[in-house]
Amino acid sequence: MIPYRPERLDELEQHDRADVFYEEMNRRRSVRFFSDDPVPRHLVEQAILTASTAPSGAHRQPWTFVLVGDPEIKRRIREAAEEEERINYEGGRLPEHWREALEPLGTDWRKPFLETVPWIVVLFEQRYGLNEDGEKLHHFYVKESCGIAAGLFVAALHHMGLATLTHTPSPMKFLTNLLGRPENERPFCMFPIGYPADDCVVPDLRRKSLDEIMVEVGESR
Ligand code: IYR
Repeated sequence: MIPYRPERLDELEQHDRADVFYEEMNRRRSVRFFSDDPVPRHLVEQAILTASTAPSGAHRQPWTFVLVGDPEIKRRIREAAEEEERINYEGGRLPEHWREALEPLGTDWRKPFLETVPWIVVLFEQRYGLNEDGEKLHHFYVKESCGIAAGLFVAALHHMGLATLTHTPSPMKFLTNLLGRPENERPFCMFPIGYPADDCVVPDLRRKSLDEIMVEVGESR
């Protein structure tokens, strides 16, 4: 154990930071229309490092971030993703209640943004780890850990003025082969990264109010 003594902020400063951070995060939107403007690799690397500060089960850090900037690989990802999504949307694999839920988002099988963006990051969850002797190492709360890392990744990108989409072309298994990942890894989420297109539009969504998402139980002091 080592000492941990983070600075204690005064309360005014805390309120200010709470408001400023919420307002910044509340401006984030998932983007499906990207420009092809280049994004420095270092920015994406810093976002990956930020994501990796996530807490994880027994600190096993059960994640691999696969970075793709190669146009040919992006093309293959798009092709494979569209093949799956075409079955979803046009081959009747999407159940009716999904179709209805997606209607307001205006999504379809076409995923051109997978080729437009300068970078794609695919987050793989590690079902188990491997020690130096190649023996299996148990990983704990893998989904929870990767979910938190994904959240921090999205926040980091937004904070540096970049846009992304938490994209899960379904099923995502094709990414394992296409990206040459080992048997202990499964695709968790894919993040096309770039700047919104000049004519980018997003659905006119409302976020739930605090009343709708929070309940207090018992009596607070
Ligand atoms: N994976 C499909 C469908 C899709 C599903 C949900 I849930 C979304 O929030 C958005 C899309 C696609 O990418 O189009």
